[in-house]
Amino acid sequence: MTDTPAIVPPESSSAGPSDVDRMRSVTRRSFATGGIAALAGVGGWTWLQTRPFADGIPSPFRQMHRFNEQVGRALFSAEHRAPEFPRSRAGNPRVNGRIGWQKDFPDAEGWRLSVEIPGAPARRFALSEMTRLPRTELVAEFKCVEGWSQVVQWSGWRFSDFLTGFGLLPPASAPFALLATPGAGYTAALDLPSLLHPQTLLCDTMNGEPLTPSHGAPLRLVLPVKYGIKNIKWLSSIRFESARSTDYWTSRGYDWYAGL
Ligand SMILES: Nc1nc2c(c(=O)[nH]1)N[C@H]1C(S)=C(S)[C@@H](COP(=O)(O)O)O[C@H]1N2
Ligand SMILES: [Mo]
Repeated sequence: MTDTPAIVPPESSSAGPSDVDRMRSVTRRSFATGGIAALAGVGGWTWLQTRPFADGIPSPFRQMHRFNEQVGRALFSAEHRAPEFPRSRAGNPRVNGRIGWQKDFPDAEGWRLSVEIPGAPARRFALSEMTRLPRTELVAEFKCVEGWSQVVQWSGWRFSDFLTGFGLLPPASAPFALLATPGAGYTAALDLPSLLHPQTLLCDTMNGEPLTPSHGAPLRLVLPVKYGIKNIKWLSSIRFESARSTDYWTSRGYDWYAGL
């Protein structure tokens, strides 16, 4: 993705597929550049697209700024769902990538997921605390940049439920996150709309069985709107930040967005 600034006129209210596509590219570009303001109706929602890094928020929307930025973007990206499949189509993906794995990993009981938000004390969650969130499952195609894919059934918790359920929505000034294994041997950088996407899950099972260590136990990220490289195994920390970080694969020349 190139980081050229975009100048796009405000859209009127009707949102056909082309408007949706256009807004999607505006969303991507404005995340990359600091962007522009546009007003759009998407699927009946009137949503103010403000500049993520600007202070000058129109006053009627000031109160709703977080809501519009985060929930609005998530609802918007929800229109771009990855296809889902019947459970019968699911099979086992190959084990692909052990980067960041360490033989002295804590067990599931000792595992902690830490969350850092600028300006707030870091928080740590035990996996047992996740059971307070509603479980959900997903059968979707898992795609590796190497060219193979596999339909897999995953279950766990929606990432958006994790953030909202534990009061972890970052401020609008921190719309990116860097996710890491213990010791950060492997990292995946993501934008907040992708994390809030309804098909983005924190998973502890695969095809109805507890996740195995080689597939990322005790906890991995699954997001079928991105290639496998962003589906980080052995997830132990999430750090929200104001600008996008490089991650394991982008520092080796892969596309930051890695979207499907
Ligand atoms: N920690 C970690 N996560 C990772 C990787 C890795 O090497 N280390 N490889 C990625 C890649 S390239 C793919 S395709 C998938 C593979 O997941 P699987 O082994 O469960 O099939 O994990 C992703 N997540
Ligand atoms: Mo991959």
